[in-house]
Amino acid sequence: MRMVFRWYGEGNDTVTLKQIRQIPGVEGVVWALHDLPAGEEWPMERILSFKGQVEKYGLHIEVVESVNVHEDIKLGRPTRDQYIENYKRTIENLGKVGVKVICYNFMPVFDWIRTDLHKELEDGSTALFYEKAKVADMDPIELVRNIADNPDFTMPGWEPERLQRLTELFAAYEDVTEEDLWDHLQYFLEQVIPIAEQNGIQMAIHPDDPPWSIFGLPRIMTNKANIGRLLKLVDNPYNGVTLCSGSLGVNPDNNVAEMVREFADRIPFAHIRNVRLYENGDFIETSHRACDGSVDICDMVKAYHENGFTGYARPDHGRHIWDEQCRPGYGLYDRALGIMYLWGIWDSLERERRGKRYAAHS
Ligand code: CS2
Ligand code: MN
Repeated sequence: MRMVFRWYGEGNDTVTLKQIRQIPGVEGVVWALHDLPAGEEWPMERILSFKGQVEKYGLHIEVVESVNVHEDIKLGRPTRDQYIENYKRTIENLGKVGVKVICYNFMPVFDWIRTDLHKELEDGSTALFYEKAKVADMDPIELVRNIADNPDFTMPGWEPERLQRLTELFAAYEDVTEEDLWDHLQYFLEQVIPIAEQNGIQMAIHPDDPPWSIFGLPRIMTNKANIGRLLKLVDNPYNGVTLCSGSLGVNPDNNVAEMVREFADRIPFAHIRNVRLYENGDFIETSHRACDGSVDICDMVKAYHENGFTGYARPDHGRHIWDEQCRPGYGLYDRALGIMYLWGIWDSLERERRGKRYAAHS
């Protein structure tokens, strides 16, 4: 398991590279050029300048999250070809600087959705919360307006410049079924995976968060069967998954440890976090500790360990603790605690494995 930490870049993150390098076992940052709109080629000079900045701290840039997929590709519009070409050029540029994994998602319009970014937990910390009924009842345009009025409440995919296009986007998706979305994903992967392979980069799709349809939009990266289908769309080791336990884990039918056991050789990147589910379908993000939430983090890490996992892992979101002012879900403290919990499990499993091996030799 190679531990990495998401970093949004200088001036765009409250966490510093100096802090990141002091978290035990963290070897690299998970990054992106966040100011570039989806669909543009990432310029080489920007990539090189980011690399130089990070490497000064002894960290690497082998994992990118995300190279976002232009909406025209997801919609299957004729204009998609030019955006796919740009995507391929970006892969080549990233290959040149030693990037090994590109995480991306294929969610129409929005990335992750929550209804409250600062919901208080029993201990006074706050975390990202999803109220099912609120999303079900709400007109997305209305929800987005509320969010746009609140500068603290910007979710990925909800940035002001995109909001203006929202009505138009919803109309465009009206006739797009899940099967259409599968076709569009296949079209994209058939072109992109060979380029990724040539450049030694594994593409790793992120599951939908939450893993069900919202606001009537199709969502397909939702469960084990669909991940299996994705892997077969282009059956190549460079077509992989970012297995996100927090995204998949909010559906009680999803057993993430089981998915690790099934798809281990196609998971170049693990997102690890816990969530607590309520009977009414609401959920809140919690500490990584297994007993604090509904996902069996211990069993899941065991599943990675059993399979000799050598891919990258990062703590996904964390709570906001100790009065930290940070990007929702992306503070330093709780994610660092999460890492230490993961290492605790991992190191004891390693010791047990080695101990057994030594015993066998004696
Ligand atoms: C991430 C996702 O912040 C997060 O929750 O896990 O937003 C993720 O970065 C994207 O979906 C990947 O494309
Ligand atoms: Mn994730």
